[in-house]
Amino acid sequence: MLVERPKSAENIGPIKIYYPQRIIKLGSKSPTLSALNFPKESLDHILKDFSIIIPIKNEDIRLFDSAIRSIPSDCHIIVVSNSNKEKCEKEMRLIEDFHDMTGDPIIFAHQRDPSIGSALEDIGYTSILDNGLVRDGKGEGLIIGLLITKCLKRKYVGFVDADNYMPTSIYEYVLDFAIGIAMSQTPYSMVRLLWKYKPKAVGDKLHLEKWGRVSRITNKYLNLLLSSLFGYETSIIMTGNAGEHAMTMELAERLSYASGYSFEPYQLIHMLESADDLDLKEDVEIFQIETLSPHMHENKGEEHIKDMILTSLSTIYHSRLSNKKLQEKIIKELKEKNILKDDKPPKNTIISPIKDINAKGFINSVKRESDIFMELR
Ligand SMILES: Nc1nc2c(ncn2[C@@H]2O[C@H](COP(=O)(O)OP(=O)(O)O)[C@@H](O)[C@H]2O)c(=O)[nH]1
Ligand SMILES: [Mg+2]
Repeated sequence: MLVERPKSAENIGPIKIYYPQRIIKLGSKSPTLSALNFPKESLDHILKDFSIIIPIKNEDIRLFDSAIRSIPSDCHIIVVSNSNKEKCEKEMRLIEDFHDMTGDPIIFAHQRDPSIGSALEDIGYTSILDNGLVRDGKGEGLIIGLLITKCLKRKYVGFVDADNYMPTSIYEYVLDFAIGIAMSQTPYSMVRLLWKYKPKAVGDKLHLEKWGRVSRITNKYLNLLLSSLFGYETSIIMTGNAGEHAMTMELAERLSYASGYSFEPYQLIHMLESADDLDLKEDVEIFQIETLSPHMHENKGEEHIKDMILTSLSTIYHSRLSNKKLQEKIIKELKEKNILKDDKPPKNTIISPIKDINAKGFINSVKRESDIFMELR
């Protein structure tokens, strides 16, 4: 694969954020003046250390089926569901068939499984719980996936959504994750994907849009925040809501997380705010990679978009790096879009790092108690 060489980056304390780099070509022979070359074989040793987490809540089972089949075989797949009983049963059957057909290792967990809730309660990891169960929310599901990855002792973790209408593009996404890891010079790296296009139906045509309605706004305010810190204008952040992203576990274990859909924007805010408290021995590198494949996923409707904008901007509004002028702009934006009910956005719930958790003990306890948890090797 050919990927544009890193052009430039911004340094904020120990955090280095690179400007986006395009995937130039999937198959390739040699590097060029403008591009680095990563043949698939050169990425295989990284893929062997990857777990890929797929969060799923009541998605079309056919899309999910194709999604799990599009993940490179070396990766360990972890599905974390929050689906209703009927869909959950379908997902479990499909995973068994997938394992029978491919032999690929796969784990299935349901985030509302009472055995998961009680195992977390027992070890005192309660910031993710509500009444003894893991809360609803995508971020909460991803953290269960992180705990499973920690138990598997995989070095890298990647996240891909289940509602992808072009599921084979997931194969590219995972290779893009591996390229980011291969470029990295530090144990603490993150790779966030940026779409070449997000096709939208306009009348009877597909329109190749570049930005989603939420990411356009989240990126704008993240860049305003950075601009105020730097004292010059920047538009470096193009992946504020990147659901498809990856990290080294060395980094992932140290981070605190925000619940629900604020998981991704909060990662950036949290690293900028708290880099000095993360016990880092080297700098953090954040790569933004523009995929070659377009991205097309389920349309979840107006309320979903509004909720995502609110929770994303809330992470910026409540950041201690924010200032009054920026907060006023956020309020104005939310009011204009009819999203704000109170006088300010509600604070996101923050979930503690998983670094000191005995993940093996946690999973063993879930395996003993649960009749839903599945580990197929
Ligand atoms: N485990 C889990 N997955 C969720 C939850 N909410 C959404 N998801 C999944 O997370 C992925 C992204 O969610 P989606 O609603 O498509 O949001 P968007 O793509 O960011 O607009 C999809 O695969 C969803 O099925 C949840 O509460 N728990
Ligand atoms: Mg989606």
